[in-house]
Amino acid sequence: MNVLQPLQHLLNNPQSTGALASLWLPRAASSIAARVDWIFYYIYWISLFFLLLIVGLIVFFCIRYRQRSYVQEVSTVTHNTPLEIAWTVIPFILAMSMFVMGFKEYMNMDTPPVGAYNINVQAKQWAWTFTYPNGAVTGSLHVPVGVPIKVTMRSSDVIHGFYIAAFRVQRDVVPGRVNITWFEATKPGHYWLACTQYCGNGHSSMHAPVVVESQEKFAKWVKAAANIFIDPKTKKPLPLAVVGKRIYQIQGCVGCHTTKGATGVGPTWKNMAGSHIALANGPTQYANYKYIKECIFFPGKQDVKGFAPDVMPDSFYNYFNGPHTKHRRLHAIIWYINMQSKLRNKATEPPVPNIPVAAEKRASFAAGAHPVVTPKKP
Ligand code: HEC
Ligand SMILES: [Cu+2]
Repeated sequence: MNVLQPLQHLLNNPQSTGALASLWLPRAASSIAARVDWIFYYIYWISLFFLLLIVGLIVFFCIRYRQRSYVQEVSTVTHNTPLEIAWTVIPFILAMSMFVMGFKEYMNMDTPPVGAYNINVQAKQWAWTFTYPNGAVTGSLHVPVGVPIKVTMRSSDVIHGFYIAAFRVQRDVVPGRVNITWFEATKPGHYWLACTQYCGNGHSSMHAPVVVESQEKFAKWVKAAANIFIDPKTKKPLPLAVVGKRIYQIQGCVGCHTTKGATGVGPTWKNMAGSHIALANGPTQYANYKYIKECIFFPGKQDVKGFAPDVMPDSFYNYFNGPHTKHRRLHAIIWYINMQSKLRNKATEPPVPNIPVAAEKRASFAAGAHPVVTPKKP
């Protein structure tokens, strides 16, 4: 195998267009790339100039002033004011010019234009998840060409780095913080997003495809991606339990609940439905449909023995109970929970059969309107 293949691929990605890449930078495909490249090469050529000048002088002086004999006349020059001023002031001006240009561009990258299209980015060992304003959740980043995109980034575990070389955009994703950056893609094509902070074993596989497409194509794509009830490949409705598994992953239940029996941050879902749950306070609860539903809607109400209270987020109410969902998401996740349990029965199953459901047809939902519901405490 050609060891340089990944490098060649990065430089000459056949699917991207634009000016030929240089040795240092892949083809540029965003609105800021030209300015970033300019600053990069400004610093690069100045550094190269001084490297050659200094190394050249070192070599020259070594030869010119080498020790010729053991007895030598030595000049008594101690300093040279014009020379010292020159080598202080010129580098100072050059360094400040780098700082000013770099800082200006840094501030520009830090300030998304008003009305930019927001995409939420979740980084996790070792995958990227992208959430669009209409609720679509995907593992590849799609963006429309010519539209400023604001990325709002969060990490579930350690520091990751959000880096799209072709767009010249890089920002760390830090746990406990919300970091933002923005870019505007200028050329349709396929690019790569890579993690640029060493984040553990799977770091080298933590990359995601970036697809830049026309605004019409993107609008179609994001509408289809928001519909978790439809198989994106065959366009056919999926069985509810399969939809439930997608919800389990994209809503992050997977981060705290295992399905294999191991205890995580929360109780495992293996044989949970239909079992008797010991609560920290109060009588044992039978895990039927109603109990599971209550646990999802109002996680603060039950405190399962052995688990910290108030850990499970109470933000799922709106996702599962909004009027736009008609409880289909709730039915899907509870079907999925049922599928993990040998104890499941009529009392634990949702009141709808586990068969494919028709697409979510609500135009309001597809268009991105996501009505907010205030939870009613029972
Ligand atoms: C940040 C961690 C976390 C996430 C994310 C999370 N849960 Fe939980 N969950 C918990 C904890 C902790 C408990 C135990 C509740 C308690 O003691 O208050 C729990 C309890 C439950 C229970 C009751 C289980 C039992 O054995 O009694 C259900 C059902 C449940 N969660 C469903 C979900 C669903 C559905 C999602 C995703 C949409 C989810 N959880 C996401 C932490 C989490
Ligand atoms: Cu990473």
